[in-house]
Amino acid sequence: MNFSGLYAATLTPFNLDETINHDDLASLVKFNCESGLDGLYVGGSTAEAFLCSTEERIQTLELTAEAATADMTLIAHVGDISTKKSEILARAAGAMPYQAISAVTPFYYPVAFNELKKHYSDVIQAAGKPMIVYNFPAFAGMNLSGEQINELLNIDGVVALKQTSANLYQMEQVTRQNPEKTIFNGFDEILASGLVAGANGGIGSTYNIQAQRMIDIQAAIFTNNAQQATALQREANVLIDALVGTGVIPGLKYVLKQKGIIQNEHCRRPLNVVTDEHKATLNALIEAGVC
Ligand code: NAY
Repeated sequence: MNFSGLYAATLTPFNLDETINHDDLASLVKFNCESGLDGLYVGGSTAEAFLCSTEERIQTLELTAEAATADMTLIAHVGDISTKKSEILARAAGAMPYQAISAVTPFYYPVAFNELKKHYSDVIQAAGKPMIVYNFPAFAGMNLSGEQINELLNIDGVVALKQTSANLYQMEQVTRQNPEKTIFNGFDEILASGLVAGANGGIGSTYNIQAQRMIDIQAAIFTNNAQQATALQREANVLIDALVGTGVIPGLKYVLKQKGIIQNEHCRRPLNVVTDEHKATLNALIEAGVC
């Protein structure tokens, strides 16, 4: 199966008491399924996965798979700092209608590269589904070299990489050296540049509120219209700058609530709600039709 394309990294809506809001979750999944995107990346950092218990993460995977339409490609993020917990999540996702799994490199404890490779092999085996490895040096604290990324891509069962890094030289090298693999751009801020460097898709949080713009950026790059792609990426980044200012996850939930897609904008502590000042910034962008 070819996994290339554009995927929304899904959010987990919470009630004020921090329990998962099932209605909001279903509504957001439905909204994303109608957005023209190719699929959903479920249960990643945008879904506040590392603030949730393993049971809650499995429940989120279940609720999303139930609400999604059959035309969407579903990727379950099962990454954790513990192989054992990742395996539990992978086994659960393996039994659900997900086409692939994905896992961020384990963080906090230093992990040797041979341990990392064993981690990915064990998790792949637990799911029995293709794996998208996730390179995110800024948050995961593991700065993989191009050679190490190539080695990970050669593990049995690994079909793709989610490259959340601003290193576009590395993006070009990895895509050139692994033409048979799908390489996703992971920073929405550089979708156009990532695609020019050779990425064949993107996974992002802000796709939840600007799907059409991301689709248009990809179309502009694929039709050699660099000027149009730059203009669209600039529009996207006005919004992303504002979201980075508010906190991306609280900001996205606030916008989705203002647009009536979800009713509750709460996050898991310690993530906070958006301040009045930041609400005013986001309201102005909504009013101007930016999102
Ligand atoms: C995930 O795991 O949920 C993601 O893949 C989300 C991708 C996002 N990266 C992070 C670290 O949240 O969309 C990006 C990001 O929010 C965006 O580029 C703004 O910085």
